[in-house]
Amino acid sequence: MRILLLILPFIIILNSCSEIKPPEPFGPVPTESQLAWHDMEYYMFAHFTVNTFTDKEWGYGDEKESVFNPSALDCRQWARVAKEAGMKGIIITAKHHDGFCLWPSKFTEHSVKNSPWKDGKGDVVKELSEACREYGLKLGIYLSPWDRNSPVYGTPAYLEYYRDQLKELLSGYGDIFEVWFDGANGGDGYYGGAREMRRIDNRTYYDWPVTVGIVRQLQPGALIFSDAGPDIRWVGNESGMGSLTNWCLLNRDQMYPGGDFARILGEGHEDGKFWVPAEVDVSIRRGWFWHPSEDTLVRSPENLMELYYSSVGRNSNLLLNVPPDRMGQLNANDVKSLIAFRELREKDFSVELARGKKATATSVRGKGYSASNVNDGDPVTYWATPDDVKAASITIDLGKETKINRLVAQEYIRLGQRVTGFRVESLKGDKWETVIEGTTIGHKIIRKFPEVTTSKIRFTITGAKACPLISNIELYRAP
Ligand code: FUL
Repeated sequence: MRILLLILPFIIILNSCSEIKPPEPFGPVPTESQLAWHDMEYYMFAHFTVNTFTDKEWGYGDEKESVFNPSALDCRQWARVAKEAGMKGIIITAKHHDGFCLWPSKFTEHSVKNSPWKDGKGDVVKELSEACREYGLKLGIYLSPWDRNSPVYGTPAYLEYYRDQLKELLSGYGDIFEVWFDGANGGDGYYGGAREMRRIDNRTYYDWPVTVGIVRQLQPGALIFSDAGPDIRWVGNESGMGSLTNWCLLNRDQMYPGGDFARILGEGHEDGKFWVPAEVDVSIRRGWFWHPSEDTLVRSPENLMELYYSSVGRNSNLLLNVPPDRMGQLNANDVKSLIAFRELREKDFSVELARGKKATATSVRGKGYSASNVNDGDPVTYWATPDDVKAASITIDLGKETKINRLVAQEYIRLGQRVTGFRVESLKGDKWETVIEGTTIGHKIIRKFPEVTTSKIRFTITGAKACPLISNIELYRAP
């Protein structure tokens, strides 16, 4: 007993020495809301307004309210399809550039309340919010800053109007996960009958910080999208292409919505001061709104699959537009493609080949950070190296010759995005052969490569800004 008492302090000291210090966060890190958003990965955009009935993409703002008259609006159908397609939410164009409001705003006559639909008693945003709740989907809103109907557009009075509308949307429809601020502005419009060109200065006119403050106050959990964030950034194109090098970081203070920043928006800033990940917005058809002539021009499931690889597979979220038609429903061709696209994803990722296989690393931080954390199926555990080790390899022993052609990798982004380069090799005989090389990882990358048959895969971090933290590696053989 006396001996034990004597050595106890040493045991305690020894123990505390062997306690492994967790890695510190490096650079900007995502908020809890951003982390939840990263996990959503794929959700629906629904472009719907007077344009649906006038066959236009950009309404001029002089459309009569009477043109808006869906014959069988069914937001539950949108939600059911979104759910079956594997989407996690729906963002609706509550007001597009034409200024027509899908909800009965108190602040304008240019809305559903003066349309024949439901005798002016309808509210599309309300119906959609209820449908989303029923199907366990999140709701987002698009409120176009450019308003070609408003007589006061271009003056300070418009900002008050815009913010009043935003307040209605943020307080009347439950939780909103994303607020979408579009940077487009073509200048001319109806503007209450003036029918003229109105130029505004994108950098100053909208006075964004005040509007952002309103969102923060009314919906603290909502994320704000625009070309410049603050929370989510546009990817810089509308063709569905995420950038292979894709930092979730952005010096958003140097940018503004509607500016000319396409390349920067794709790649982000490697040394960016803020966490502003990219969202890929793209339409399942040529246009954003429903046009009868495009019913036969819906993207094929295979094409949607390509979009998936170039968006979710490149550390971006996929916001896929599926425009409701004049009935107020998603067209059967779009639905068919969406469901077949889900089936293709299920096929490509049906059997995971790395899970639980023996994983060893050239460097491990210590207990709790072992290589096997990358293929334990647990997103909370991760492989980490000591602070000063910024390049290291993991080898996954598949146990037998295995055919593979897909790789999924994820960083533990809660502590920042770190990896600047990686390489994947397969063992052929006694030689390692490079399968793919890449730059950034972030929340997730999914890479295709020509099928290899191998018993071992080596995943090397060739560079990182701080010790790499890898939470997940998956291997597949897509048919
Ligand atoms: C653009 C708009 O001009 C299009 O009409 C569409 O809403 C797209 C998502 O954003 O800037």
